[in-house]
Amino acid sequence: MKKQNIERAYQLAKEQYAEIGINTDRAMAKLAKIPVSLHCWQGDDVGGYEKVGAELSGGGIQATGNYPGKARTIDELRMDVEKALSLIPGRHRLNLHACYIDNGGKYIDRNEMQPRHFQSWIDWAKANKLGMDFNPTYFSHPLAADGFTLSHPDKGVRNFWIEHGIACRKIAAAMGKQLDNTAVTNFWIPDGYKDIPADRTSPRQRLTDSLDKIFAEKINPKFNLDAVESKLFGIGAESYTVGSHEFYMGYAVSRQKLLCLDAGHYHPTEMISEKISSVLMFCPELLLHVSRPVRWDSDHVVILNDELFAIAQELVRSGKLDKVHIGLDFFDASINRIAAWVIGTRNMIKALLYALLEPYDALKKMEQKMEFTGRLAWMEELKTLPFGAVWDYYCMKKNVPVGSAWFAEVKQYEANVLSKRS
Ligand code: RNT
Ligand code: ZN
Repeated sequence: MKKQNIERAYQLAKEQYAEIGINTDRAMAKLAKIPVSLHCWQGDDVGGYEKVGAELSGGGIQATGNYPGKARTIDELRMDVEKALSLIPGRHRLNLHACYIDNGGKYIDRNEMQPRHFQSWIDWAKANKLGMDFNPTYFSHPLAADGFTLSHPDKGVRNFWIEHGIACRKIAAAMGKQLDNTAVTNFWIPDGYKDIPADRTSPRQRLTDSLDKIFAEKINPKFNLDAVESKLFGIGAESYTVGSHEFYMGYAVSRQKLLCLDAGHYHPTEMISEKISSVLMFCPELLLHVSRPVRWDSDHVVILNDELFAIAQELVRSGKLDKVHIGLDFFDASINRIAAWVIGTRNMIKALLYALLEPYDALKKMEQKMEFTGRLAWMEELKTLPFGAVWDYYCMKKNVPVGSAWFAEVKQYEANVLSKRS
């Protein structure tokens, strides 16, 4: 697209939005301040670089596909993330899982991980001006092989995983402190039964106790915040999930932790966009795992669909963007992995821009006056305003490719770099 045309289209769009009381420049300035946390695990299909035990997955986490070029080493992963970030407007974050440890070739077990094993990641993040978030890894390990971790009936197994949780909070705090940028540590465990349980209570009592032990130490919230993520089911754990929505909603509210809402972790007709306002009433802050479930928790690449618009609208309308941490959680191994990051992240940002261009106060006023016809009429008309022209201009101003131009860069990178990986 010609620069001149992007500018002309933007000027017209700006006037059109001004007619309904929206300042597009102000919307773009707000947008630039919203970070999205890019999940490292899209780059290598949730493998990690521990080497030992890395082949065990478990917990219903499953990347499918065998598109060539996945990152085989930490250096390759960093290179790929840098490439993706160069095609995404704005400043963002990296969300790292503990199994992406830089152990220098010597296996370090999960309960023995220390901040120094993540120093190279922190240095890299600093050099790239990225914030970081963190996740203990409660899967792909012999002690998670029977499907139970923090709620395991065996005290020794539980203790091992409690130690991992404690270690991870310290690592995240080091990230937050060194980067001068709060890290969010998200706890997700796969624990659950394949078939109908007799005792639904004991595993939940054990999980509560384990979490309380992990969170016993106070950590400066400037450095680290803790989040807990619920789930409905996993492969091999279809009948009962210890950390269900009710469990973690109750846990997060009673302990004043962040709740993590993953878009794929509910019944197919339940939408997380509908849950955000309730959670924000009772939890201090919120973490999102923006994902796209197709028939199940399939973690497809996020597209610009109704639910993504709805999620972004809820965040913007709530007026609590500073209390919401936006993370992505998808992994598709059947397409170019860098394109997957770029498509999903650009879509998240586009949806936020759309929400920032909405005359929310006017809609709210109509609603308060019970003018539902007007509300519907307006919501529909807003959909065809020239939001794409603002998005293109935003990309240009942020020095990233406009429109589909990013794709040519990904193809070039594929030819030059990815295709050489075996
Ligand atoms: C699994 C959860 C969890 C993971 C990541 C890798 O169902 O969504 O968030 O996807 O921790
Ligand atoms: Zn998730």
